[in-house]
Amino acid sequence: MSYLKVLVVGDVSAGKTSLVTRLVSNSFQETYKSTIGCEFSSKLITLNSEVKRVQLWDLAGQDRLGAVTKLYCRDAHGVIVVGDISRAETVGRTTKWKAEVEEYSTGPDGRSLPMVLCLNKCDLIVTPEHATEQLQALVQENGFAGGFFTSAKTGYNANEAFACLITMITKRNAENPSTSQPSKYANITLALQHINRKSCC
Ligand code: G3D
Ligand code: MG
Repeated sequence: MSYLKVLVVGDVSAGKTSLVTRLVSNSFQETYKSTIGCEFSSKLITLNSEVKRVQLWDLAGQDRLGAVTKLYCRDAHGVIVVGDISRAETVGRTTKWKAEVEEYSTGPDGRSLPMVLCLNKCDLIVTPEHATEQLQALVQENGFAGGFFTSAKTGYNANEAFACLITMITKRNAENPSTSQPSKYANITLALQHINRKSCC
């Protein structure tokens, strides 16, 4: 079975671990211990009748990636960049996280990895119109594959953001014949399974 490796980056407390938990087990826990180093979880997806394992690497970082966590970027296929919409500074820093991952990773075709932007905790505020414009501007000006207001708490848009990323990864792989990825992405089944949760240094 082939697998895809997806990194999850963003400021501390933006909701990275919560989003991963939402994606792999469709649940939300009010109290999380902080992530040390990195953790990864797996979920299975069915893509054009082929089962793939997606590893979600939840990279902890205060201001930037640690020396060891940088190594995890190398063979990644895509990235979820998370900001906390209720804390503007974390939204601003999403571009810094994108740039930092780009420094340590490139796709198999030498291009930068597909990344989606999640402005998380949208359950906490009524999304003002200017926030939508800001999201669109961030996406367009920084070359994100897509941008979403998400809530790990309610589940809002979590699967949509994930499907957007997987779609983009698959499309990219189809453009690059050296990979063995399937060329169509229509049937992403998000019926997924929490396989494991492991901690790394
Ligand atoms: P991190 O992994 O990016 O550091 P966590 O962030 O997933 O640990 O989440 C940090 C805090 O934000 C947690 O609260 C968590 O419950 C909360 N949180 C995460 N996602 C959401 C969301 O979508 N909506 C709301 N309202 N809260 C969210 P605590 O209180 O444990 O610090
Ligand atoms: Mg965490």
